[in-house]
Amino acid sequence: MSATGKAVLYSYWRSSCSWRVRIALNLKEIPYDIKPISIIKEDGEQHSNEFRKINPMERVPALYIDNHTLIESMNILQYLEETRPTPPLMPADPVERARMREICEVIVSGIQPLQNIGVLSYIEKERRKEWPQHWITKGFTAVEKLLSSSAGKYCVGDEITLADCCLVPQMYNAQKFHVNLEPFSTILRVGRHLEHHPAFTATHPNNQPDCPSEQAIKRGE
Ligand SMILES: N[C@@H](CCC(=O)N[C@@H](CS)C(=O)NCC(=O)O)C(=O)O
Repeated sequence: MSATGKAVLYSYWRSSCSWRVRIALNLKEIPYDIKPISIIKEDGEQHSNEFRKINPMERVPALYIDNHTLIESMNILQYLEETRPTPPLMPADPVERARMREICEVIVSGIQPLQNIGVLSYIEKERRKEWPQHWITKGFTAVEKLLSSSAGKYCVGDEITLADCCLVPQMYNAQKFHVNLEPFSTILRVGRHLEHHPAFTATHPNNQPDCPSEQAIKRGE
């Protein structure tokens, strides 16, 4: 824990993987401090010797909690669910759980890694717009289809689950890369239900301590 006795989240304001964890921490009302890690530059803080000891994959997020440092956002979400089961962020029914994991996997394994900053820096500059657009559109086509049978108010039924913790940050990334979301009416509907939820607004990139002030100005603050 930090000097304040809280968990510590190593996070970057615009990181969708960090945002997933911020949402769950807020939904479960777990107190935490943010330790910002700037990942935008090729020589970003994720590559420092100090941070490599925290996460040998040199990526955010990492969470220090219960005297342990955990990496990998889905692993962290799972740990929080196992140690702090209230409110539950997984459906009780095994089939609904499986449906929820399908949505998480498509986003976490099938979309985000392909548009991660470290991956984009390895492709030619001219393709850095078209490439993420292609993979996000492909992945969202699958998510839309999955949601057509699983969604209620949220991704799976009418309770917020880990799938929602993954979907909203990925929608943010889709907008960042100017992906046309119009064909994805269910994704948009679920996103509208979640965007004003306090755990999602409090954890929004623009509300993070490391968000540059010009972003806040853009929002009219
Ligand atoms: N599978 C990892 C992915 C983590 C990841 O890709 N983090 C990104 C930000 S969302 C990052 O730190 N990128 C920096 C880099 O690739 O150098 C997780 O879910 O935590």
